[in-house]
Amino acid sequence: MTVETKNKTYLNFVNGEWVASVSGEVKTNLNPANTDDVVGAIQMSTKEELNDAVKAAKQAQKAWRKLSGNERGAYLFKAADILENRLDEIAECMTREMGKTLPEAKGETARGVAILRYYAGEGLRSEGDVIPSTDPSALMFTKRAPLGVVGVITPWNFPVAIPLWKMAPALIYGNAVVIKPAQEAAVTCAKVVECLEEAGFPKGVVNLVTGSGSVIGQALTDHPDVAGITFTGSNTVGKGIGQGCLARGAKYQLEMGGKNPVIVAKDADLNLAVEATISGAFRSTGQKCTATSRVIVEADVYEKFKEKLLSKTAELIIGDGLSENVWMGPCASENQLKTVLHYIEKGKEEGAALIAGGNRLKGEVFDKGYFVEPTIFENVSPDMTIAQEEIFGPVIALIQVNHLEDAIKVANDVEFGLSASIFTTNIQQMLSFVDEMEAGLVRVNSESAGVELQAPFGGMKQSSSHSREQGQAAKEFFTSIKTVFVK
Ligand code: TAP
Repeated sequence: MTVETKNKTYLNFVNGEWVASVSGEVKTNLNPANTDDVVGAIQMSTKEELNDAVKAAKQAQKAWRKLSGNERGAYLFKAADILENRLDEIAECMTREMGKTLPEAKGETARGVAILRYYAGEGLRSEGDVIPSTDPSALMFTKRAPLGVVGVITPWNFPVAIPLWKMAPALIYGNAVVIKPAQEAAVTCAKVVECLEEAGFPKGVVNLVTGSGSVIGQALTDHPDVAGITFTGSNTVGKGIGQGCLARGAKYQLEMGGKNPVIVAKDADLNLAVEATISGAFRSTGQKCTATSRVIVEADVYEKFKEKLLSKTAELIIGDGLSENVWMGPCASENQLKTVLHYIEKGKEEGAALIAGGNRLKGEVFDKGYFVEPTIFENVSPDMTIAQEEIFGPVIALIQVNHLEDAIKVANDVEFGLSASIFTTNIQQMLSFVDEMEAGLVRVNSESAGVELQAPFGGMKQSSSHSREQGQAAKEFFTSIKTVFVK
């Protein structure tokens, strides 16, 4: 661990060393629940450090790929143990840096540990198939080759899980990585890299360069020695990365936004639907790509569902995520708060009816942070901005429909297709939903948010580059298939 850690200034990790940027510039990250609390500072790096990192990764990958999967897996198992030992500290840092509640941050860090162990085990699993050749005296089979250097560009909303669900598979399949985490949560990510350092990965196999997306993210995307970019973030940035990679023939994987619906059928268990809607929409202050943002309810149960939803929402305790009873923390940044308030205004202007929340929270503990009330609109028509665009905040658009067919039509009538859920007790309706819903993750009688690390994850339509992450699907991105013919 670095001395600078104690001084709350984090350095870049390049070729096995913690180094300051030549820019001499740092960015200070403040706690969004209390901006008097300084979480740490990160390097605002230049292309020079990024080039050094890619050079180190390129060199290191040559020997890394030669290790057996079992040998590479041992590093990941060790990193998992180290992260597990530091779980409380890293989770607390996450809560202070981006605001989610401590139990959520602990859950995410524990998931990081599980991701490392899952991919560590991958080192001993099959990497190809034997395929019968038409030539009876030949052996034909497939094997996997690593890409080389992989660039990892991540958002701030899951600063442990997303970097790990990208880096762990990249590493186990023999790639070296350069990660550029979102500035807003780069201190937490630097701590994850410290765990990898302590696990003893050979120098240059894992590199961290912090700084702005438009400088470091762009340079990583454009670097001729970076064979692939795995990105999670907004659609605008993702599409730019995709174009950059396409132009120079690099592989890319983009996981982007969502506008995730929950459908409540007239035969649903309404208590379950309300609990899951609240959890899906308001946990992490709505800042999950799979968060519920549209709730489409059959007319017969609309009023009853609405009353239950309002009454449960009124009970939510908002505040600093480190406090024990708090259920929902602040927005992750001032910018994020402004975006949410902008969409709330837009909803009002376009004629939706605000029936809960809608304001920045003020007074006492709230004045030093970026708190917004959990917000619910009704009389939302499917073409309104708040029913079409990703808000990434605790805002629900309630939409009433007459029949389930209308519900699915409305649910599909957006450009995104990440996750969707339905509440119903009718098996035929469940199956129609599963069949017709245009989303990469469809869930029945369960909230829209929720991802399991061993299953493929990704979106349809504008939510993704149509690739999948996690589980066995990760192998498709982080390796190339070689077909081998031996006679
Ligand atoms: P973005 O603003 O897109 O940022 C994501 C990352 O890209 C950050 O590290 C950012 O750097 C970097 N970046 C910015 N400009 C870049 C450029 N020109 N070239 C290369 N990299 C660049 O997203 P965000 O606000 O952090 O995250 C929220 C978004 O992520 C939402 O849309 C959400 O839906 C999406 N998200 C999707 C998923 C999945 S799995 N689909 C999961 C979580 C989040 P800096 O910010 O440091 O400048």
